[in-house]
Amino acid sequence: MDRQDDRNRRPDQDRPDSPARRSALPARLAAHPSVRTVLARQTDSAAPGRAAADPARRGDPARQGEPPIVDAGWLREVALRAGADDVAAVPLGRPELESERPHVERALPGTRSLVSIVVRMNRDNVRSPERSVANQEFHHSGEIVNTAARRIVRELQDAGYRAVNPSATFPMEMDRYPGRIWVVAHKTVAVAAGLGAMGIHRNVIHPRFGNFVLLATLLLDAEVSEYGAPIEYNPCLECKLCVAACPVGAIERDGTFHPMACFTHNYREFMSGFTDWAETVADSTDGADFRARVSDAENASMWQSLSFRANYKAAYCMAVCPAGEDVLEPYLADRRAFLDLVLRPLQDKVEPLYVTAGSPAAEYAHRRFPHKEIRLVGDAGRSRRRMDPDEGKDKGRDGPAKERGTGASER
Ligand code: B12
Ligand code: SF4
Repeated sequence: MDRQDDRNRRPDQDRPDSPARRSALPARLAAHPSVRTVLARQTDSAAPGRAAADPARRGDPARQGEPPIVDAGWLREVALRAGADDVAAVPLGRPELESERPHVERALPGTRSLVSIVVRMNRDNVRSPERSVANQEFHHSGEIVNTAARRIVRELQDAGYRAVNPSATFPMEMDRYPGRIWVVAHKTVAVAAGLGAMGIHRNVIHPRFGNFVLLATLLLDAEVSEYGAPIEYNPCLECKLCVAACPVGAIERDGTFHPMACFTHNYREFMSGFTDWAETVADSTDGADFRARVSDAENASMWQSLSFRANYKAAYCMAVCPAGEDVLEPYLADRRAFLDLVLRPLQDKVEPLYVTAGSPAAEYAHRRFPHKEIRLVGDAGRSRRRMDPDEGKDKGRDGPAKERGTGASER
């Protein structure tokens, strides 16, 4: 079959058992050139990526209209060629994916399998105390993982399957904010597929690549000939370097994670921090008042995030994590030297820390990082607060508006 024909083929029409072939077509439709071309095609049981038909399915007439099974070896080859560094599939029916099912079904009705892919990041970029270096690495790796996911979907489509690749990072479904804005939880799928386990910091640690990976998930309407299973150990060493690195105490030693502490600081220039910044503009009486609330550097940083891409303030938990076979050696060779090289520069960095007034994060940041500048800001759940009819415009959970302004520094 010609490659161009292959590219333009629609998934259901050319299957030997397709409804179009089974039922007689109205004469006018059957005479249409496109229809004739499609019907004249040979059966495609030898199409790339098709696994040998499952014998149970062959004997079950009710299952004969189902899409063919994707060959796991072919899928892996396609994924690696597309730019992924590892890949594994998992059936949507797995109990640990229950929370994902309704969301996935909405994005691709008829999904049967989820395919998790992993893309490595360059470690020392993520570790750099210079935020522009680390952010560039996140953005670039995000592009690579999204591109890889899209390329795999294209190959699946051309082989006759239905598949979609929800965004690995942003954009997300903002009309649902502050509810669940992500289509599929990539960490949950990666863990179920056996590509890693979540460490104390709740990032997925790949057994080889460590936590220096970004993830994506493909939704697929077919079964895959071989599925992954959760790995039997956790690559996390429980060294607690992530706990020591987080500037706002979002990670506790027992693995309790405080998402709002991370969200408020790390995502200062994302949806919630931006809203707070915009309200500060609205609340300011004049230019001088605004400048007293928000520094020139903060405004320039917001401009940079809006102009290029939203930049993270930290990701230090990920930066310091020594887990993973390809990552571990320097930590094992000299743990103190590793701390001096990787952890200490992030702890020593003089930078603003964004916390809500009176929060445990504010207390932690003040106590552990007195050399950093504590900035009291509106909480990351402010859209939720706005829904409360008892809350006045000027008075939120954190007290009077003045205290909430970005310029109200404790130092
Ligand atoms: C929401 C989200 C966040 C939230 C919540 C993080 C979290 N632990 O869930 C915030 C804003 C804090 C965040 C921060 C970061 N994230 Co993020 N994030 C996501 C997102 C969109 C969904 C995560 C998810 O599935 N959570 C649900 C379950 C699976 O997570 P969980 O840890 O088991 O459970 C926690 C949450 O439910 C949370 N929680 C509870 N209630 C609420 C309420 C709200 C509103 C929120 C947001 C969270 C929350 O607390 C639970 C217990 O810890 C994914 C992209 C995607 N579509 O999957 C990226 C993703 C998880 N993030 C990623 C990254 C890289 C980061 C950061 C390093 C960003 C950065 N560059 O600085 C930090 C790391 C923070 C950390 N230690 O977890 C990567 C992780 C890669 C990896 N190796 O695991 C992902 C997979 C994106 C990607 N494509 O690779 N993230
Ligand atoms: S830094 Fe240490 S404790 Fe934290 S996730 Fe990595 S290995 Fe586990």
